[in-house]
Amino acid sequence: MKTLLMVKPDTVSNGHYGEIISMLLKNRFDITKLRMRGFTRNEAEQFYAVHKQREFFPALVDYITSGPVVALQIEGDDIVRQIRTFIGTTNPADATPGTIRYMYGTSIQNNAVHASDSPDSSEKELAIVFSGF
Ligand code: 3AN
Repeated sequence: MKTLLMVKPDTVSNGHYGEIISMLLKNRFDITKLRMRGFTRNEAEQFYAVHKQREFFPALVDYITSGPVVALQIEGDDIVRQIRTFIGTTNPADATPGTIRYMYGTSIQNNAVHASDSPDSSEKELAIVFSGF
């Protein structure tokens, strides 16, 4: 099974993506693809299509297109759930100490990383992020 973990633009520009990749390696996660790239608005709208009707959608698209992201494909048994546990809750204020969002997230929007929430969304998201790679 595969999943996408993606470091968001502000956490790429402040350099914390290196520590996040180190944490993944120390925890023996199997990284099988790695790419730094920007999103076009069209790609961002596709990527976050499930949130299209939410009031925060335009801000979310602005945010995710504000600079390059670092995308990692990670493989393993039950990997979607394992990575979701590893990153912590959507709102960093509620995240368990030691999780990525607890350490590097600063708000519910600027929560350091994205991770796919199901095998279906991981397939769709990996196809968008690694297209042409
Ligand atoms: P997760 O990233 O934990 O799967 P989702 O899918 O509910 O959470 O949200 C996707 C992204 O939308 C979040 N990572 C965050 O950046 C943004 N977001 C979610 N809820 C809010 C909110 N209430 N206000 C602003 N941004 C939000």
